[in-house]
Amino acid sequence: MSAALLYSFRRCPYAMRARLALRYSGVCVQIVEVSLKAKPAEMLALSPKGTVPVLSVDGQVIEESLQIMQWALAQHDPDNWLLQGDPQVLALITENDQDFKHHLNRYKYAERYPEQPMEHYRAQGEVFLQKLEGLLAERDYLLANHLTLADAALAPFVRQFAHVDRVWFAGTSYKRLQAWLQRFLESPLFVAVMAKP
Ligand SMILES: N[C@@H](CCC(=O)N[C@@H](CS)C(=O)NCC(=O)O)C(=O)O
Repeated sequence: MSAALLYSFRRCPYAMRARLALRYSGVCVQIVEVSLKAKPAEMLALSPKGTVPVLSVDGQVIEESLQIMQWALAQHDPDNWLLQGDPQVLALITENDQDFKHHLNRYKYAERYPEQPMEHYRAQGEVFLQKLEGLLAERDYLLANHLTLADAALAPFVRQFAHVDRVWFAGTSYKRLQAWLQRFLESPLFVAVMAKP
């Protein structure tokens, strides 16, 4: 395999999850931190749609974060993040990337959506938090007793939701979710992928 290059933005949740999977898999990848306001011409030449993350490896360009994660796990998945292709993994990620992300954007940037108060968007996002809290009633991680693709793909978005109003999140009844997020934020894997370039 030739050297892999990941165009990334440190605080982007999609880029975070790509970095998580790449680091976990042990693939040697050079990370290029980009400015979203001045994307490098080399990145746009590879991926004109202009979103991060973009992975360039062996002449192949992968420009969707979930596909980058799946590519990384196909190289090496020592702790069974793929859960043998359990369909619940992709179902949960789809719900995150579609509905939850939609509500998260409106909650985070409520001033741009004045049709409804912020609390309305937050309550819509909470439906997903409640679902995750329910999953965690049975185990320490969303779908198994260890971190999986689902945890790594969702956690950066739950983190964003929690950080819109940390006091509010800490005061909710989602105690298992709070513990899950805290464990994730303190994990050596997350700390490593968030190190400042
Ligand atoms: N579906 C894409 C979404 C990636 C995405 O939207 N990334 C944002 C940053 S968090 C981006 O690059 N936006 C383009 C911009 O802000 O110019 C993926 O999963 O990789």
